[in-house]
Amino acid sequence: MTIEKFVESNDILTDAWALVRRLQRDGYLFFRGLFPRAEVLQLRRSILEICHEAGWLKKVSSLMDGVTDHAPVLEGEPVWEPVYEKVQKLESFHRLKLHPNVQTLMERIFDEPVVCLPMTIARIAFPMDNERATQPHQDWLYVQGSSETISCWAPLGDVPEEVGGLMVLRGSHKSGFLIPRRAPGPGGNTVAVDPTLPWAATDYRAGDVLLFKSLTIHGARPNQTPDRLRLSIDFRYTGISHSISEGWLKPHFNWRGPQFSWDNLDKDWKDASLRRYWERIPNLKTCPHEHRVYAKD
Ligand SMILES: O=C(O)CCC(=O)C(=O)O
Repeated sequence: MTIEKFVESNDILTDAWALVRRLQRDGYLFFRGLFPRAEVLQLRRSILEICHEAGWLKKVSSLMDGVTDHAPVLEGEPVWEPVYEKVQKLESFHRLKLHPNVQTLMERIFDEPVVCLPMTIARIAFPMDNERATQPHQDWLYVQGSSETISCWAPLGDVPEEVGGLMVLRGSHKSGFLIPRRAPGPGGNTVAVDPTLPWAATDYRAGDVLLFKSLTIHGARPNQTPDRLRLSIDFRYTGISHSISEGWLKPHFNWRGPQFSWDNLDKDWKDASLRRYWERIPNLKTCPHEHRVYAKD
């Protein structure tokens, strides 16, 4: 499979019309260094400290390298759950997605105030076979609400090709919503990929941000290293005039129990403005979350 390099959009960062046109043309926008690198690396450090406590890191290695000699742990497995609870409790994890650099960019694209969906996801991808990496899918199946919602993916650290960052199928959003089928890997669904469309990706650096439409097909490249963890964060934005699914007002994995409730996760946060910020947004539009959009999802 050939993968083209992302078009970088830093040169049009302040040009709303160019941003919207390119997003509509390609289904994605990619920016180098949109987040301050030091802030991203600090969050990486915090998550790796949690991985270290869990015994997932190799003992004689430098923490920030994220070297593992542990058997792959998959999202949702019992041993993953207490680690993920600690990650979800990190105030810095929930702060990053609200950074003014991304917030301003989103307001420019939507041409109105925006809401960052409260549910925020961290990925800790172990080296493993292609089958268990995130398979090609469209986010709308999970995110629902407005189909104009924009997903963002940011590496927490440098993620060269072999560590397995996200790739997008350029132009795939124009096909509309595709019926999913069950698949292994995070999310558990995939869609048929149009072989005439090109995949695009890059060697990511800490601070980079990838944005894509809710209908853009994307998936993860496999982590082909012998021993490196791939850390990343994914989060979503929509314009204030658009609807958000009620399900996305809750924390990720809330369906597992009260350990993944805001009452448990945000109780020690120092910055009160981060806590339940969406409850203070006047006229927030929400819609019910359909738990089974398709029979097989
Ligand atoms: O990082 C990953 O492996 C999956 C992320 C993803 O698919 C998403 O952001 O929707």
